[in-house]
Amino acid sequence: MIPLHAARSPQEPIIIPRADNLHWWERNGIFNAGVAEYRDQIVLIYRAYDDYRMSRLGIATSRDGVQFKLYDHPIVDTDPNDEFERIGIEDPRVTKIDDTYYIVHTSASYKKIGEFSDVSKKDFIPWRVRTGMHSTKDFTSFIHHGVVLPDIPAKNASLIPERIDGKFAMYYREFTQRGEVLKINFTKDFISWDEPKDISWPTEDSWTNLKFGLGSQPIIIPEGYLVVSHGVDTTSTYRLGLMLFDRKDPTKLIWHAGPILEPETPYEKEGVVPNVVYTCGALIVGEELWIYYGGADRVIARAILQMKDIQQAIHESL
Ligand code: BMA
Repeated sequence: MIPLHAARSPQEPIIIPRADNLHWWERNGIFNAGVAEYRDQIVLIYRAYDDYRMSRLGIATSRDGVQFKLYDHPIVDTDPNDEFERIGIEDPRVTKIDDTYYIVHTSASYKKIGEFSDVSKKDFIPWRVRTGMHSTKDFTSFIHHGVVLPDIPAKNASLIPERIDGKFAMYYREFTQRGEVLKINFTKDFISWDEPKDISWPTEDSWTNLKFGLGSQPIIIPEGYLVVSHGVDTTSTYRLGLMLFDRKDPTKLIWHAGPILEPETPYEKEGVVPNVVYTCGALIVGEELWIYYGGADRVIARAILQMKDIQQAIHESL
């Protein structure tokens, strides 16, 4: 099989945080962006970090996918009165279905006041994550849906870009007693859900031996749903890979590959969190897969794979 290695293009970040006071809300980091095409623009919805590591969502627009226009204010602020969003909104993944762009994200917060916390445990974590959502039709006004997977400690969530038997389908990774498990579930209205299905852990590769999950939003290609994945090893290095799900049965992971990109450049090795390349969005443009990714939780860069190489690798191994 030909090794798949994404090429950095250009060899530097395409968005870096602005240091002035007006942009206090994203001064510490602009990273992990979901991507969409809207009219003749490429739109990035990114995670912005302030000096206190509160996350908000910002927007950047571009005609060529490299030169981005940034705006002065976040599109989604964090609400300290929302018990699920006290630390903010993280890792937006954008999926277009019909005329609506669904932005599925992590809602990050502290535990409820009074909620039991076993501080004697070594792995005690005083915060919690949920999967939340915003939606928009025009990237100007946004509907806040709040937490859409109630009471499920889950992140890395994204929607499949079409309804399946009339239902929305969402991949996510849940913290369970068995560790973190990749799952899929289906809903008509984001209120009542079917029984979730586990997706079997695909690999014992060393680059994914701590964690493995999405990645980009799922993208329809003739072979199935293509996802740029991420993997974490025991040194906490984040790398990118690829996953392919069966379009007839999206609970089936039918192919995976990687790593396709790993931290090598200074902006991937040093930042807010070192040794991280992490993606929330990718786009097929012509013959190429453009992967927008965060470098060290501080900047946004782009890497490219040729679709023919991906498809050849899939056909060789299926
Ligand atoms: C993951 C997510 C990402 C982040 C990565 C590395 O758990 O929170 O937003 O980029 O960790 O810090």
